Amino acid sequence: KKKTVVLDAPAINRALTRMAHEILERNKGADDLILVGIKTRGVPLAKRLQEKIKQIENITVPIGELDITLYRDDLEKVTENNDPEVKSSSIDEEITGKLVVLVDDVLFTGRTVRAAMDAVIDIGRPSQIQLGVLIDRGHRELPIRADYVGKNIPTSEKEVIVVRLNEVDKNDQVSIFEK
Ligand code: 3GP
Ligand code: 5GP
Ligand code: MG
Repeated sequence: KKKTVVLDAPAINRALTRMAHEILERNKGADDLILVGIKTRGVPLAKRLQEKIKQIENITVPIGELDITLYRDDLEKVTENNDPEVKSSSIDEEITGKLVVLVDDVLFTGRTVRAAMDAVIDIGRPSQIQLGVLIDRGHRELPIRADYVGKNIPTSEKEVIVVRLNEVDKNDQVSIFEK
């Protein structure tokens, strides 16, 4: 099993800084913004973006989180019949009329994001939903794309991306593994 590091800690930090600037540029500031992290690693990523937006704009954007169940027991299997399910959500803010930015670590088929959008729309009527991901590894099965991407990593079906974040894994690193 070969491993290649694609982002080290400084590279992850720079990518998130750029994404924070892109969010602010596209939306002309942080008004009406809510960041919603998809568990597990989307949550610390949303918090880091919140911190960067605070540093740039001096506004603390509210944060929410969604827990979407792992639907692939076998991570090596690309196709599954079951769609991801929303286990729980914690979004305290009123989201109607707000701009929701979903945040996840890896975008793959798009099915997790689809479930996340359903969950958000069940709670209220946001003016817009956007998507930010640290890694886009391709292989979409739905018409979904990310608005903010840390890094595009075109993968083969035999490769898997491993995202390690300080808050969860005690170090920051994105690597690509050959299965
Ligand atoms: P996350 O909860 O931080 O997103 O899905 C459980 C974990 O397994 C995920 O962490 C994810 O990083 C990791 N993982 C690695 N490869 C895959 C994959 O192909 N599919 C899914 N669903 N998770 C994967
Ligand atoms: P999708 O629903 O788009 O197929 O997959 C997205 C979710 O599955 C993300 O939350 C992500 O954590 C996880 N995932 C899918 N593929 C990978 C991968 O190669 N590496 C990691 N780390 N997570 C993945
Ligand atoms: Mg994830």
